[in-house]
Amino acid sequence: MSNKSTLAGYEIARQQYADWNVDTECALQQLAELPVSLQCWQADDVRGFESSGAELGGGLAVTGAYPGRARSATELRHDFEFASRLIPGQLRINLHASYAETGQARVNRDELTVEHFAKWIDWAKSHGFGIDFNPTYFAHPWAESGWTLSHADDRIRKFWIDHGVVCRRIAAAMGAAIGSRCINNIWIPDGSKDLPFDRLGPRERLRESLDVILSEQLDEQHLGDAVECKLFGLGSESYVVGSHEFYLGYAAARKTLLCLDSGHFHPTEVISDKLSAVLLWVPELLLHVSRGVRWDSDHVVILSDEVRAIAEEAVRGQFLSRINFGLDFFDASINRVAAWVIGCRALQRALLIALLEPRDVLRECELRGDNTARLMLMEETKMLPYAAVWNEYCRRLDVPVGQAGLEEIRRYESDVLSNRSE
Ligand code: RNT
Ligand code: ZN
Repeated sequence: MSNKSTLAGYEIARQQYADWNVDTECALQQLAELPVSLQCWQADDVRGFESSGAELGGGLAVTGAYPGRARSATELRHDFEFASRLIPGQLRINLHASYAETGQARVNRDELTVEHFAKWIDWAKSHGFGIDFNPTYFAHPWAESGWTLSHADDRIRKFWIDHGVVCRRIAAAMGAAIGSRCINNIWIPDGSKDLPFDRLGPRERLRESLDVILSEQLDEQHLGDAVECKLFGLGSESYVVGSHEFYLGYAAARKTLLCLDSGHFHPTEVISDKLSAVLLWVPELLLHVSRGVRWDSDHVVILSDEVRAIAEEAVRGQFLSRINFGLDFFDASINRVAAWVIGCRALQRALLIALLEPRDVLRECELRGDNTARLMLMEETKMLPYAAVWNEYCRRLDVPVGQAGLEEIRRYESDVLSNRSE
């Protein structure tokens, strides 16, 4: 698309929105201030760079064998930089502890320090990326049983508690080094394939483990603590220790962030409806925007009704300063870098559409009890020319507009990705 037609399209769109009392410039400014945290694990199928030889496990499964997986941190960083040139706006990289760079040394997970992330920090700083973090409670010999922080064995539980402790320190140090708060998100796979006898014991142990991990006072300016719930996983179909009720209670009581992953609920249950409910009780949310297809399949995010609804709820509730947007999917069946770009741009588009919504008009109809007008105008607003505003946003931020991105991805694939053999 030429600059000229992008600009001409935007000019018309700007006027049409003005007729609805919507200021497109204001929406674009707000969108530019919303960072998205991209999951590092999309580029390498959640393998990380340890060499423990352990299976991924934890109910996580990556499907597909598209060539070009990042085999080292250097390659992953290169892929991320490329993706960032196709995505408008601010980016953060969401790292897992298993992406530590320990050189030749074998460093176990309870011994990790911020030094092992020095390269990530320098790189993020030089590119203006924020960093978020996650302790890794899977892909490790001691996680093979599927139990970690709620393990009945004191020694194993202690090991995973220590991992949680060092990860919080690393996250706080990364946040301080970058000058942007790092969110450390705890997700554990603990649960049981078949009916457990005791549902309470593991939850008591998890509560205690989390309390120990979170007991160290670290600077809130540099570190945010989040806990992520899940309904079920592969191998934990009958019972998940860290369920939604468990973590909602925990986050409300302990004032941590709650992480809602859109793939972690019953397929007919949506997280968009939860935002306004849980934000009355917890200070902040972390979102893992994902796309479950029939189950927590971690498909690439698209501009679906639910992603749009999540963005609408965030904007309508004036929650943008209390919601941290991140993506969580892993698809190895298509170009992995394209997956990042497609997913991130989809979320950003949903946010833009929500920011462009004629809120005042719709709210007034509802307050007047005029449900006819509400429905009719909601339908009319679905046809507003947001695509032209998006294109202009991309043009201004110097990233490809429309199909142009695909050409760049193809070039990167032939120049870089296709040279990577397993
Ligand atoms: C797993 C959780 C978790 C992971 C990442 C790799 O079901 O969604 O967030 O996807 O930590
Ligand atoms: Zn998640």
